[in-house]
Amino acid sequence: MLLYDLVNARRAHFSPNSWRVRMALLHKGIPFEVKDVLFTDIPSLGSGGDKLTIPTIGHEGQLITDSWAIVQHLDAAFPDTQRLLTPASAPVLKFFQYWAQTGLHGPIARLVLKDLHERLDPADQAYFRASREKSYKTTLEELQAGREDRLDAFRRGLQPMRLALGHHAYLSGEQPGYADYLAFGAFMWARTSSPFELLAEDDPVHAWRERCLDLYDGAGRREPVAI
Ligand SMILES: N[C@@H](CCC(=O)N[C@@H](CS)C(=O)NCC(=O)O)C(=O)O
Repeated sequence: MLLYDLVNARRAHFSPNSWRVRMALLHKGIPFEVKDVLFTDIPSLGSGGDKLTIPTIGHEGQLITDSWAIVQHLDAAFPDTQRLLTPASAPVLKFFQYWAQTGLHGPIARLVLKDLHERLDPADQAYFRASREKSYKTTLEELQAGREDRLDAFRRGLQPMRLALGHHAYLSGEQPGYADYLAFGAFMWARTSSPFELLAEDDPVHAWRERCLDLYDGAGRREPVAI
């Protein structure tokens, strides 16, 4: 099992979508190796057929791309491990994945993307700036400017997580599950890319993030943080 994962200049794994899969592999106890890649390496991965994104896994001679497809594959290929998606939970988790994309990734990008760019391997910086400025239709500097004024709104947007965490230690209940990994990936993205603190220390979401950082021998906590 090989996980192709993005690294920055400090060799920190920062891809939010990869963190979902990394936590899924750890949750299932599936041994894996990591192949570090840069954005500019991605086009040369695979045989040039389907366009790959990160995360991609290599398993039994097959390359599988897209975090959702990878987790589906892991559940099917390792039936003796704890399932992450069941027929009953998958639609709700898919909804939560869309919420993580819009409610977490969207605002976090506007809080940390310029910092992320500064911490990339120099070989990736020009590509990253050009592609993100094209998609956001503004400069990275403009995108992140005034972030202090947007922090309260971001924190208010976490209220559904906060309320859910009032009932259980994790979003998935008393044990962590894929909902936690979907959200945790976004926080790992920020943590490895920017020193800007997203959460107040007395926020239950902060306590949840701390619990997630400690999972699986502190896999998240061991990753180099942005300085
Ligand atoms: N839906 C995909 C999204 C994957 C994705 O967009 N990955 C980013 C890195 S986090 C990527 O590979 N980007 C390539 C690029 O920007 O050139 C998933 O969840 O795996």
